[in-house]
Amino acid sequence: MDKTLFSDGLNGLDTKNKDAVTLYNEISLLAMKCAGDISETKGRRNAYYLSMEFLIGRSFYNNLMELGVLEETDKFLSGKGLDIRMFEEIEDAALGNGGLGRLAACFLDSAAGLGLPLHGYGIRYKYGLFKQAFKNGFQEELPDDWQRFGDPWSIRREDEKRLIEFADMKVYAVPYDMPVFGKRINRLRLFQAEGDGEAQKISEYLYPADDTKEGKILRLRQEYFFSAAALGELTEHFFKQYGKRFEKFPEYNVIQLNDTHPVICTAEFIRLLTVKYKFSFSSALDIAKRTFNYTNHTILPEALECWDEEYMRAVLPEIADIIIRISVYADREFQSLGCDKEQAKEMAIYKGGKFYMANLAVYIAGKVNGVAELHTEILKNDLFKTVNRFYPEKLQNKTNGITHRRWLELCNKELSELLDRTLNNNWRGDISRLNELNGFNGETADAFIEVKQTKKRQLLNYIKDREGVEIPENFLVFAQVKRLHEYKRQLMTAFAVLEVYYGVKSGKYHDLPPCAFIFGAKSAPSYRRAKTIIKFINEIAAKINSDVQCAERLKVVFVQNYNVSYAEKIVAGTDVSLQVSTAGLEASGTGNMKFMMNGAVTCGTMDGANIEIVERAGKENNYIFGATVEELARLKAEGYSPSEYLDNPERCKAVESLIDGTFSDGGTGNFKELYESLINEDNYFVLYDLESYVKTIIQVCTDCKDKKTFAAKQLANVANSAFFSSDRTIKQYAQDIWKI
Ligand code: 26W
Repeated sequence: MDKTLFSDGLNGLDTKNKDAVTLYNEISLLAMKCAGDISETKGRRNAYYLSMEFLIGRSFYNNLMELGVLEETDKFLSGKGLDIRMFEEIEDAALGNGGLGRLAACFLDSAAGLGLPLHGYGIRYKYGLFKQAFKNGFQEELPDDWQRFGDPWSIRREDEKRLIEFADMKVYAVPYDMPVFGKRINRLRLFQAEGDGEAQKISEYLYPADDTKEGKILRLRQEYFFSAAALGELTEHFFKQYGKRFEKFPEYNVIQLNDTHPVICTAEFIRLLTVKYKFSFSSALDIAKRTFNYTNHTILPEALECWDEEYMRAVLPEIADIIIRISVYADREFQSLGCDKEQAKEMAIYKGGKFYMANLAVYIAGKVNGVAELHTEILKNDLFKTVNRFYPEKLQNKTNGITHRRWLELCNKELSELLDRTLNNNWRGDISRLNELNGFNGETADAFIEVKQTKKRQLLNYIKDREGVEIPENFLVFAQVKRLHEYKRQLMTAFAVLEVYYGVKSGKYHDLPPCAFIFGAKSAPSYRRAKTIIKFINEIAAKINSDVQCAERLKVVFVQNYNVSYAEKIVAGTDVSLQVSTAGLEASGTGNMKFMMNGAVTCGTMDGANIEIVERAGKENNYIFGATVEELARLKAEGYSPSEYLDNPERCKAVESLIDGTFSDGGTGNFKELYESLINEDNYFVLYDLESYVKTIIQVCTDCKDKKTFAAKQLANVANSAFFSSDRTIKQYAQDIWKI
C-alpha cells in the first residue's frame, strides 16, 4: 500500500458539493490504485475456496481499515466538515443468505490477514439477498441492487472471460476480481454471466426460487457455471506452467468445497482431464481425490442437495455420465473394502435416478469437516457413520470462526482501544493474546461497563432513527439475530417474551429490571411458517411497545433488513446473545461468536458452537438451558406430546395468543396453522424447552442488577473469545487440510 500516494490523493480531493456516492467512489478508487496488485501466487501451493455465497457486507470501512488509512480518511473528512458515517447509505454486497456465506467472507479476510494464499471463487450476482421491509408487520422483499452506487472495489477482467457450455446454451463467465487486503493481498474472483437472453439470468439472482422446476434448473446451472469456470482456469494455468503432468496438480492447488453447491466441479475436473488432457478416468479420479476437500454445514435433510438425473441430463449430459461412472467406481471400491449391500447403498452417489451430491463430495474429498465439535460428532456417528467406518481418516472437525478485524476492531473501536490500553500487547496482530485479559481487575470492569454503555447508546439511537422505536439506554438488551428458521426457534423467544410481559403486568415480575428484546431476521420468500413467525413477533412488539404500563419495563423491536452492517452495530451494543436452536440442529452458529467477542453473555442451548463457547468462557459466565441432544433422543423414543407442556397458565396464555384473537395475522389463517403445528407436532421442541427458557431469562435479569458481577461475566467472554477468531480456524485448515 503506497500510503504517501493515498495521502496526496486524499488531500488533493475536492470535497465541495459532492454527494456521498461520488466521494465514496473517488476515495475507494484512490485506495484501489494505491493498494497494489494481488500478491504473487506462482511456484507454491495455493488454496481455493469455492462457494455459492460470499456475504461480504460493506467493503468501504473494512478495506480502508485493512489498508491502514481509515483513521486518516476519517480525520480528513471531518476536517472538511463531513462525517465518514455518510457512507453507511452505501449498500452491503449481500451475495449470500447467512452463515455459510458470511463464513466464506471471514475466511478470506483471515487468510489475507495471516499472509496465507487462499482465494475465493463465486458468482457476481446482480441482485443479492433481497432487502427486507415490513408492511403491517409482514415481510416484504425488495430487489437488492447492490451495484447501484457503482462497485469500485472490483476489477472486471474482460480478457480472461471463458465460455461455459451447457447442452442448450453457451454463456461467458466474465471474472471480476475483488482484492482481499491483509498481510498479503488475496483475490476473490466472482464470475458474471454474459451472453444472450437466458444466459445472463445465471448470475442475476442469489438462490432463485427453488420451488419450481425452472428455479431448480437455474440453480443447477449456477452451480456448474462458476465452479466449471474456476476449474477451467485453474487447470489451464497449471497446464501453461507445468504442462500435462497433472499428477502434480495437487502440489500446487488445493480446493475447498463450501457445502455441496460447488461439488459438481469434481466431475468437471475429471471431464477436463480425460477429454482435454487425455488422462485415463481412473488416474483423473485419483488426482481429484488428492485435490478436493469438503465442508458440511448442515445435517437438515432438506438442505442436503440431490439432483434428478432428468434435470442434470437436460443441461449437462456429459457431467451426468461422469458422475454415474464415478458412482460405479465408488461402488466397486466400497465392495473391495468389505461394505455390505446396505452400507454401499447408504453411500451411493447415484441411485434411483438421483445424484446425491453429499455422497459425491464425501467420496471424492480427501478431507471432510464439520463446523463445530458436536456437529462433527453427529457427522461421524450419524449422517456419515458408514463413511467414517470405512474411511476413518476422512472426517475431522474445524470449528468455525469469525474475523476479529471486522467483528471487533472495526465494529467496536471503543472496546478495541480499551483492550489496547489494558493488555498493552499486540493482540491485534495475535488475537490469542486476548486471554491475558483473564484476571482483569475492578477498574477494567468499570471501563468495560462504560464502553458497553457507549455501544448500547449508539445502537439504540440507530434503532430509533431506523425503526422509530425508542429504547431507554438503562434497559438490559437481549438480541436474537439470524436467518428465520423454525429450528432456530425465534418462536420460542416470542412466547418467552409474552410470558415476561404477562408477568410484568400481573406483578409476578414486579422487580424485573427493564429489558429489551431485539429481533433481526429474514425469511426465505417461499417459507410460509417463517414469515408467519415474523408477523407474530411484530404483533407482539406493537402490543408491548404501546402498553403504557410497561413503558419503562419492556420493549421489543424487530429491526428491518438485518444484514452485515446492522449486525456490526447489534453485536457491539447487546448484553445478552440469544442462541436457542433445538439441540443438534445448528451445525455451529457464528453470530454467537461475534456477540461473545463483543462482551455479551450467551443465553442458549447446548448446540453447535455454543458448547465450545461455554467451555471456554465458563458455564458460570453464561446461561445454558434446554434439552440436550441426548435428552431429545430419549424424548423422541418415549414419544413426545407437546400439549402436555401447556400446563402452566401464563405459558398457555402465551401460546393460545396465536388463536384467541389477541393478535391479528391479517386474516391469512397462518397463526392458526402455526398453532396447530405446535400442538400436534412441535418438531423443534419449542413447548418442551419454553419453561426453562423463561426461567433463564428471569435469572439473567436478576443477575444483571449486580452490574459489576455481570460485567465480569461479559468480560470473561471477551477474554476467552480468541479461539473463535477465524484466524485460528484458518490456521487449522492450513495445517491439517490445505498444507499451505
Ligand atoms: C433448510 C435450512 C437450511 C438452508 C441452507 C440450512 C442450511 C443451509 C445451508 C446449506 C448451510 C448453512 O448455511 N448452514 C450454516 O452454516 C454456518 C457456517 O458453517 C453455520 O454456522 C450454521 O450453523 C449453519 O446453519
